[in-house]
Amino acid sequence: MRIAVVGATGLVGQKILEVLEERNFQISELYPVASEKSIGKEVVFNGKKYKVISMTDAIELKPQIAIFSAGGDTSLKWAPEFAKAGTTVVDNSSAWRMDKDKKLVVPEINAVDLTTEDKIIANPNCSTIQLVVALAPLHKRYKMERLVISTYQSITGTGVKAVSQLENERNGINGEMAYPYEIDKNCLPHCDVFTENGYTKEEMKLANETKKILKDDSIRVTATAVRVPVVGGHSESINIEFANDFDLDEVRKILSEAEGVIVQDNLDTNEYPMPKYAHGKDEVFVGRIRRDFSNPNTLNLWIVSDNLRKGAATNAVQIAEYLTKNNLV
Ligand code: 11C
Repeated sequence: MRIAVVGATGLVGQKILEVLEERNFQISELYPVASEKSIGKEVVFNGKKYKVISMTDAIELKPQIAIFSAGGDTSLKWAPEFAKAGTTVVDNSSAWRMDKDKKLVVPEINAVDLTTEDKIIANPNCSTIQLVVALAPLHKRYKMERLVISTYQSITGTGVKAVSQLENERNGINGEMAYPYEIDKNCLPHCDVFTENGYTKEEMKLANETKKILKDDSIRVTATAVRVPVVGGHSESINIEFANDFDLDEVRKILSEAEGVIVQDNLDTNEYPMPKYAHGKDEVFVGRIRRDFSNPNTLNLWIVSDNLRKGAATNAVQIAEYLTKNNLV
């Protein structure tokens, strides 16, 4: 495969290269692409140095797949240009996710919907991916009616600038701020920008993307997304009201058999998922599985995953793997 990685010098772009290397993705040519200011810089892949090239040069090289992680505006402008040249784009930004003509893919759930016609494929938001990987099999069995979501999101979701802000604060250095407030020893109920309805974009992504991936607009979803001074992954507290009652042992069995899910739930040994231990892993970890006694047919879960891996790079690479294995590119 000839693969382009667009946004190759960013946090997620670097993670995409790492994941492609680890998973031994069969690459004949690699084209790292980035903005004008990074052209000529070098990235390392499989021990070899590659020079970053421009968008136009990459399009001319006609890669079969381009994995984009360069922000929504770049994607809106350039993904169609790659697609026109015959490249299949897997896009990590929010640009195409809610476009009714584009598929929003989490391979464990809906990669089977992909065809050769899909030239721009959207990778969901990190907090949505880990949520639906765990919830899809439960929805299938008991039918979810309402979700109340509270997230505790890693600063790596904001990018390099946020990582520097936290490091600077911890080292007593006055530097550039990614957030409107200090993040160390703090929590900001503010992920992405505020929208007119009083929710943040991140909160609306959780609601809208979940319904699209699960193909069920009837699920009622409300979310509060919070940024915490953590680097390993996003954590989510989820309250799920089902149409049908459930058996807790069966819930545990469904989750432990779900693809990509690891159950960590032993109160006797204080075993529950934590971002410190999800860091660097590809799975979605689920614990604190318990009935909500305040409401019928309602379950509480705690879900943790590395937002840069399954929440971004790994999911995108898994889509690329699916396309390759099924001769869709
Ligand atoms: C965060 N979820 O942690 C975001 C990062 O829509 O792809 C990714 C933003 C997006 O803030």
